[in-house]
Amino acid sequence: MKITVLTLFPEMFSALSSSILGRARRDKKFELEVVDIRDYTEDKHRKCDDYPFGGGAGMVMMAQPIGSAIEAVDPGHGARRIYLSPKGKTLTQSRAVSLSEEEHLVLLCGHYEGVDQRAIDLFIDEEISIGDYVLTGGELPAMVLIDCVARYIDGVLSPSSLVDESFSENLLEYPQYTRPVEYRGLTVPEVLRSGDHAEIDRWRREQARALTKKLRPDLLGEDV
Ligand code: 58G
Repeated sequence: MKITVLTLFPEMFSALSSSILGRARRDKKFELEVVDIRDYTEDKHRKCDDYPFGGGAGMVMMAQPIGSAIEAVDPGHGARRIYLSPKGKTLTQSRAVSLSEEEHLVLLCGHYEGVDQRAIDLFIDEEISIGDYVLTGGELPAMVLIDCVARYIDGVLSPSSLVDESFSENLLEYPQYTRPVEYRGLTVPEVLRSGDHAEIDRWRREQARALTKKLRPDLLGEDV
């Protein structure tokens, strides 16, 4: 899969060169292309934003640089083009899985007060939000989406990593422990050291169910 990000702040995406995603990129499990929208401006001062028609605070990103950038990176409109916005449908685990099956994603990051509506109407397939809050830019939401989607690309995680997760579908994760057996008076539950894998499975399922009921009853279809 290829992910193209369109942004006025390409340097922010250096975060995706570390850790698991950094390795996955080096291993060519997916390709991340970060494109500076400013490179596509036709303005002699490389301007990409302007005052809003109708007045109001702040600046609006101009349609022209966005349109030219999108047409340059996705000329035949083969890609799924996404604008990160608080107006979008909320990103969920199941939406991330379906996005991971795409060949090419183009992610548009807005800044300031947003982008000219015509850029959205002409060039964007869907708006996605990472949650009900407003941020100064779409860059962090784009990185959240990329991280979430990349986990489902073959070879990014070790083969077993997604197994437990899907098996505990719609439940919170059970508690995890590592060495030492005792830390500040708290010990690792006996069952996890028993070597009885059927018993461990049962314990983890029960922990996940009880934790979900206590912290996220909505996930079990119960009243909150
Ligand atoms: C209001 C304010 C509408 C995504 C700003 C649009 C993007 C939150 C999310 C904007 C974002 C999210 C400009 C800055 C979009 C534009 C961007 N904030 N919840 N801010 O996913």
